[in-house]
Amino acid sequence: MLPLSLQLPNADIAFYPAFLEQQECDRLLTALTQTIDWRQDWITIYGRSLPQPRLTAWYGDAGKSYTYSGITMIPTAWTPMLLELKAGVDAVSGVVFNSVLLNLYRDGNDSMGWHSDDEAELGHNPVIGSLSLGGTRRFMLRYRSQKGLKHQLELTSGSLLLMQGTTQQYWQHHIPKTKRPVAPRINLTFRVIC
Ligand SMILES: O=C(O)CCC(=O)C(=O)O
Ligand SMILES: [Mn+2]
Repeated sequence: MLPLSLQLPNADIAFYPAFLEQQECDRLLTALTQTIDWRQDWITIYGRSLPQPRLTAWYGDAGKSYTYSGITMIPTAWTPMLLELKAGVDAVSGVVFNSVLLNLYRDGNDSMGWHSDDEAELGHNPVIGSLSLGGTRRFMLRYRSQKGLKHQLELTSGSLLLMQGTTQQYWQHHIPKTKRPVAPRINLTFRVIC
């Protein structure tokens, strides 16, 4: 499977538009929506406590906890379905992932703010394998020290985005809200917690 390689400075990003077949995506979206232990976390912004604009879940090897935005997530044990997806993403990336953050964007009002996946427990130059299922959402990238330098791509159902090398050091990414009607979307970001 040959990826599209994004030509961006100080980044190593590969995009596989058709990593999974559509029929498989529909099956996975339904099953994951129903079986994943989705939670609503709260975040504090300017002293106000607000619900995170999406549902999340953290699965992985025992002991691989993850802390971001002041939230510590203790891993739920892998399910057969998540292990099957992990095997596919491991094979393409050449990485053995040990955890996955799942995000459920219920509609266009759900989103993720600008950030880099650069928490200490991800180690130096982390590899992130990001699989998308369901409604297409826009993925925006901007250069950290020159915010006018931007790139965007549409994360379609069944696509896999691999970010590695110095990508997280130099770039931020986000999923903006949209007023367009959009189907629910699940994103799985496979990670290695050191
Ligand atoms: O939903 C996406 O495609 C992005 C998710 C993401 O950036 C993250 O989980 O860190
Ligand atoms: Mn991220």
